[in-house]
Amino acid sequence: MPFGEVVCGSPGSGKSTYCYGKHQLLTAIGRPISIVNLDPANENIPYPCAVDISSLITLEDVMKEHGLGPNGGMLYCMEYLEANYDWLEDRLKELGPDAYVLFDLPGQVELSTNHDSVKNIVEKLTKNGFRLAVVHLCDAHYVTDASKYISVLLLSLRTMLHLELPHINVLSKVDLIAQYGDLDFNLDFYTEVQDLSHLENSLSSTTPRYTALNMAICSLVEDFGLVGFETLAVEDKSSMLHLTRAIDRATGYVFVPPAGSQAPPGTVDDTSAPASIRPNMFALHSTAAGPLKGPASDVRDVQERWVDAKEVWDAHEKVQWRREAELMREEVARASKIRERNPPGSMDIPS
Ligand SMILES: Nc1nc2c(ncn2[C@@H]2O[C@H](COP(=O)(O)OP(=O)(O)O)[C@@H](O)[C@H]2O)c(=O)[nH]1
Ligand SMILES: [Mg+2]
Repeated sequence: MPFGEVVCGSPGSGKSTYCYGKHQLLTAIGRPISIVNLDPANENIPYPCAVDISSLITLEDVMKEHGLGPNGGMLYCMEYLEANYDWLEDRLKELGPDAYVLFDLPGQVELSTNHDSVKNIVEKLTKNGFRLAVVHLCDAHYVTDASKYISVLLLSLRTMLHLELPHINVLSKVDLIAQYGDLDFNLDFYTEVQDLSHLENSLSSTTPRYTALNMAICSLVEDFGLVGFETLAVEDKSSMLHLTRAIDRATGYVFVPPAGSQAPPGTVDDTSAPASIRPNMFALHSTAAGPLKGPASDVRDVQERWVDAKEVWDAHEKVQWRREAELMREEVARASKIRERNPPGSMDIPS
């Protein structure tokens, strides 16, 4: 059964960068990944693209042919993709039954809040057996302003209600958050979305006329308890791994490690049967049922890394990288010395 992520969020929230980062991470740990670019305006695609909407339709052609602007053109492209769903289905079938697919969506917010095409495409994918989660990226700098934070809460809630899939909201680019000044509260206040009444003070100073309405919105969001956030700094391995665990848990994805890897004996079925019918009790219990453990899994660690002690951690990481580079250089020098001493052929046993 194919699994995947529908990656959405406003323009510039980091969708394509995230897809690229995830491609690098999963490839490094031997997990399958294919990326489908569904953004016809994506010009410089950083990642290797398994399927690209621009081989079906391009925004430029649509704008020229139908005299549309970029926004209207984008909606047309999505409606065209919906009408030609068979094209997408055929390309996805070529990726095989064990594919893990990232769908990189365009940034137009209405596509994931009130326009029907993406919703209908997602529904068809689900009917075809895809197990999907929405990964909704929101630029973390919005939490530095109370009223912008409320907009992000509403946008996230609206996207959850519209797309009706398991849903992970993410505060992206959290590594830049310290640049936007001091936060009124610790990061966990913004990620856990509890006790929003504390926003009243800052709301009454920035938008005094609408404080009561803003507070009513806050209590609505809080009462339903649907919205929460993970955090992401795409270049930080622990951050990416933590988000990956959270998404796996939402979709129910269980990574079956390749045969010979370090799992307790008898827990991995390494026959050649497809992964979807090979149970892997070790991975199932450690990922799906267990608590989310590991570096960056506690938002207080994220706060320390990127807000409270960013400079100290940056300096520490630099030292670590330098040390790793030195070790690598030493290893390369050692290997080349061994080769010099034993040139190819010198160790051959004469027949
Ligand atoms: N510092 C930092 N920059 C990021 C991160 N993610 C994305 N960016 C930058 O944000 C900009 C927009 O990213 P992009 O992936 O094109 O956004 P998209 O429009 O949502 O696809 C690019 O300049 C990225 O390099 C992150 O985690 N940290
Ligand atoms: Mg993009």
